[in-house]
Amino acid sequence: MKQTRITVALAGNPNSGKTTLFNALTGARQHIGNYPGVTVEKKEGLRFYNGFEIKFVDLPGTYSLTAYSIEEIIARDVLVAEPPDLVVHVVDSSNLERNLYLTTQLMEMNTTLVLAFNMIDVARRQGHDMDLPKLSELLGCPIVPTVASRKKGIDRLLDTIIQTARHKADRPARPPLRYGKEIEQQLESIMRLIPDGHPLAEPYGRRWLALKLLEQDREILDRGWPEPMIQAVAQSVERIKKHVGDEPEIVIADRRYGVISGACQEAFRPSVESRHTASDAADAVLLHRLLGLPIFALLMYAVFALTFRLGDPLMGWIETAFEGLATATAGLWPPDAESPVKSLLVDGILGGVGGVVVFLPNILLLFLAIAIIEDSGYMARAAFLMDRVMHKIGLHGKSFIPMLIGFGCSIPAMMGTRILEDRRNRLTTLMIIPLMSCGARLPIYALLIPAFFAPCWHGLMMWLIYMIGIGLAIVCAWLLRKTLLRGQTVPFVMELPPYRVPTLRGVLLHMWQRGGLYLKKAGTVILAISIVLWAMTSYPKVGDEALAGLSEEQAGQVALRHSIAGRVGSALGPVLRPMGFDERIGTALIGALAAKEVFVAQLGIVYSMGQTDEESETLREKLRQDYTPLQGFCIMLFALISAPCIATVAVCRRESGTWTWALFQFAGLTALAYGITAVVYQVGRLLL
Ligand code: BGO
Repeated sequence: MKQTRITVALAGNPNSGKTTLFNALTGARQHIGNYPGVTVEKKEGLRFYNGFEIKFVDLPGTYSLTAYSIEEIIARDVLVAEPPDLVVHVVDSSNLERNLYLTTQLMEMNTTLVLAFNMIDVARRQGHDMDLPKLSELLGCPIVPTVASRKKGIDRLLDTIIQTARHKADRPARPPLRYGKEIEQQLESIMRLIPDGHPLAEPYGRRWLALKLLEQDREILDRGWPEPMIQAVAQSVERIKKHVGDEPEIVIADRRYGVISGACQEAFRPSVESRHTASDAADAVLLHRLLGLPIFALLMYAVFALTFRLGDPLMGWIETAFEGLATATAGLWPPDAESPVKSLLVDGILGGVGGVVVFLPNILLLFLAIAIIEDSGYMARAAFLMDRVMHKIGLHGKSFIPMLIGFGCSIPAMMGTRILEDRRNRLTTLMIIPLMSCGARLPIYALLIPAFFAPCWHGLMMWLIYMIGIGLAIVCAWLLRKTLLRGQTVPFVMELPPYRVPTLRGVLLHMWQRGGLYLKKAGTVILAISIVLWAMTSYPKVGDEALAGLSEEQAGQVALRHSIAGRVGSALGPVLRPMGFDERIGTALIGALAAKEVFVAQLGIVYSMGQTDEESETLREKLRQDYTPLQGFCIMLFALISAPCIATVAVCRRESGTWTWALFQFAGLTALAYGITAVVYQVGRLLL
């Protein structure tokens, strides 16, 4: 019977135009979901063409098919578990050699391939001269030129897909890529050791399995091989290292590039000008060995300064709006009325949620700046610049991007770790992000530093706190990479995309998507926590007779001590004492657990100040009377290091995929904060 259904997987590097081509091929017939258990998008679409029903599965965009990223593992698992009839590899023809790397890996998996040479318009404009029939012959698969953004070449691609799928069985077997004598010998010996009928040999093929074992592919190595096999692979790896002087992985990658380079030598002539494009000129300055990092530091400073300078007036408006809303809500009751509903609405919900929504302008501005940096192509350069520094602590250059976002807020920063390909790298970055002092801790420093230190020390103290956070993050990352998350540092295989002028629509969309998530995730969690905190500080109530004759301030203190929060604070007192904290600080810290900025508000409640503004001199005066500068410093230290807010724990759980890491982070940071603060306090007491 004639086959009328064809399944096609679309593979390609990020930025190759794969999404645009997928849309051009499938139009509105698309289904978007997630790959099971991960946050990677799964897109499928249907196209009816010349009596054929063609199902397109859009694989995640990847540069290769190693096991460095979840996207790469998914892409190759799909190719193995649900083998498509053929794979269309979308190639950015203006960046041929880099893109063809993935082609070599698709060949290794023995897939039936069609190459869509997309962006052929750009390649031609740049003056590249390509002999496509020759290249097609050399690579052993059909090549169709396309301009996905203008829907050019789509019908020819569909015709080629149908032709190739129909004649798949007649296709002569493609000779495997050869990796040189040394590697081939070791491949042979590993292949011989793979037992007949091994469950992996069937779907993957022996040669591919042996290749991955030799490349030390973690995902394949961890599949429960018998010990002698692991030892044999280790010996082969050592032999190659001894003979060739490099890791097999590097030798194999070199060979793949060798194949590409050989094919390109014969069928591709890049234009002379292309070696000196505007992008290169910009890179000569922005990636300069000496100037690169200072330019980057200056740019980041400008982003932070602008974010806060432009954001502050907007914050003021939101604050005023919430105050107005609170006054209007309170006005629904007679002025002296004691109503739990009024208190819940005004102090609990509007106070709590308002405290978080107020940061929205800063967050949106920061995201706007990040979207512009990302869409223009500079973000990849920043990662490239930082790679050398980050490698020293076992991290990837790209880890620096989420860490940077962490100074604004840990939630988007944690979501930003999705750009990291290696899971160990991603988890390490996820774990240390809370040590980047986020914006929510600022009110605590802004309250305490002027309370305990002379004006000439203010800047230095702030700097010291931020530096302690960064220093601890570096130490923790290094330790994690040496212990729980041990593994090779991933080589930098990221392409530097061409610079582009970002579109207004694109950056606004990026900003809004991330800002909306912040509002939705943090907002809902904070709303719930605000209500709980309000209840904890308001109940159980004290009888009127117990408050008779007391001033308003004294009555507030008694009511608070009687409340759940007050009691928990008192119970925590002895535990907190080694750090120099008393039960009042303990009570305020319960709030900080929900969201760091709540600490200031809680401290205000503890002192019954009626107002909780960090500018409040009266509150600072009270603090100065009750605590020493050492205690003030210890509170900041604890706030800096201790477990992130509850919303961050939830996001960490989602991004790491398990509660184990979220709870490890929570417990680990709390313990670290406790240990360091207690040592600093005790040593400080002896010295001062
Ligand atoms: C922007 N030719 C040309 N010239 N451009 C193409 C072609 C083509 O054949 N195909 C796609 N593009 P994605 P991935 C953009 O987003 O499909 C363009 O990652 C911009 N963005 O329109 O997203 C396409 O799915 C700012 O362009 O790639 C898109 O593989 C200014 O290539 C880009 C101008 O396509 C990537 C364009 C901020």
